[in-house]
Amino acid sequence: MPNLTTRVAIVGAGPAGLLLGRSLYQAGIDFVIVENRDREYVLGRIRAGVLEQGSVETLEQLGVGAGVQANGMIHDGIYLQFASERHHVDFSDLIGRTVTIYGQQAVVRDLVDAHDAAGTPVFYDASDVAVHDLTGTPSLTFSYNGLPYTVKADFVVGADGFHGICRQSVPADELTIYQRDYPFAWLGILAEVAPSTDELIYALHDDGFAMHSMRSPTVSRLYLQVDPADDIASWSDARIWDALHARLGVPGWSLEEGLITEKSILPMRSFVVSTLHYGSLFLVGDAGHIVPPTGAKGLNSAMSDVTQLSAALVAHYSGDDGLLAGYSDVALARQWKVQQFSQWMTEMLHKRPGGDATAAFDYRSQLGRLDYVTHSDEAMRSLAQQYTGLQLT
Ligand code: RFL
Ligand code: PHB
Repeated sequence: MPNLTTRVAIVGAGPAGLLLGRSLYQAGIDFVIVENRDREYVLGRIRAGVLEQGSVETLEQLGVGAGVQANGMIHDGIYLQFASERHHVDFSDLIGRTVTIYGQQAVVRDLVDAHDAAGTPVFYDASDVAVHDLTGTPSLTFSYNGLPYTVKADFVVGADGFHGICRQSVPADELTIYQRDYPFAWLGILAEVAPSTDELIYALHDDGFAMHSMRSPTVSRLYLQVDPADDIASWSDARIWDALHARLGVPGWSLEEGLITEKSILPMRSFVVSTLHYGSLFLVGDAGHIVPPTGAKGLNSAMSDVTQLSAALVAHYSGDDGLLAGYSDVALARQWKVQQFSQWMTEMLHKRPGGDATAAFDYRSQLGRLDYVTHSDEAMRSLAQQYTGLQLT
């Protein structure tokens, strides 16, 4: 039975796990990454698209910034649309910061390539992954190519996403979960067509939310608010385009259609655990917190956690445990600010279902909020600061 010893055992090869591995590699700290999906699945997953300036800098500092430098699309702002009018929020003018459109899929590919080139140990397609003895001498066990493996480590990092096993290995009485669900979901498509807009459009319409994003000069990414109980089979391509035309349309502008190459319905949830640290276990990214995607924060939060945890591990191996002891508190303080922003954006831009008086009131109040935000420099500056990324602490 193969037995390995390392310093940091990372569970999950999503963006958080791969990035932490890259950062530890650069710092000369031994690690292994264990992932229960195969490599093609990891490379094929289509998710987030917006990188904060700090996230781009992180990729550059870790020597994996060439892709985002060559193909990332720098955006100066976003459009907020309501009452059939489109308003530009210019982050660059307001606060001198920007965001970069570069798909999570591309970030993951760049990181996988970097791990391949360095020959670092990433075990894809592992099964029966389990963590043990988190308050003693931690270890990780799994099967790989039919063989049982044991990895002994100083630390285990749970980078295994919302459905992973690491958070679930913490005793229930050591962890409080804070969460809220929303009465809507996003239907997302990828389409082979040049974006019909220069910057992202977030629209509130009588029929609900819609959004126009992009992945490249020839690929568009679009979203529609749908009922969480909807079946994707009931959304034909024609129905999707009709809804997008209706919700995104403004006079004098038209949406170009193209071949839909991917479509799926994503649930929306806000979720935070009370601690990201238990014994030798640290949680990063979606393993510890989830946001609804309206603020474009999921991937960026994962990257921020990793930056911080990596610095803390480096300090630990230089004899200073202060950062490691403070990791959970500092990361969660930032995360709660990100949570309130994501909730604020979500509640401002989605139409609550139901035709009752409360829903009708809320909708008009949301229109009032959008009118205020798009006509107040102070409000737009606040949005710009949060969208482009709060600085650490
Ligand atoms: P990930 O990306 O979920 O990666 C976790 C990895 O762990 C693996 N894993 C395990 N490995 C070993 N053993 C186990 N027992 C394991 N269990 C799980 C998984 O296979 C996976 O490879 O988490 P990470 O790295 O923390 O990254 C977080 C981001 O992926 C996430 O925040 C965002 O993508 C959220 N999100 C979106 N955010 C946006 O800002 N905009 C979006 O458009 C957007 N779309 C999405 C999303 C999240 C989605 N999920 C999770 C439902 C679309 C989807 C479908
Ligand atoms: C995306 O491009 O997938 C995207 C962009 C902005 C969001 C969410 C998703 O808020």
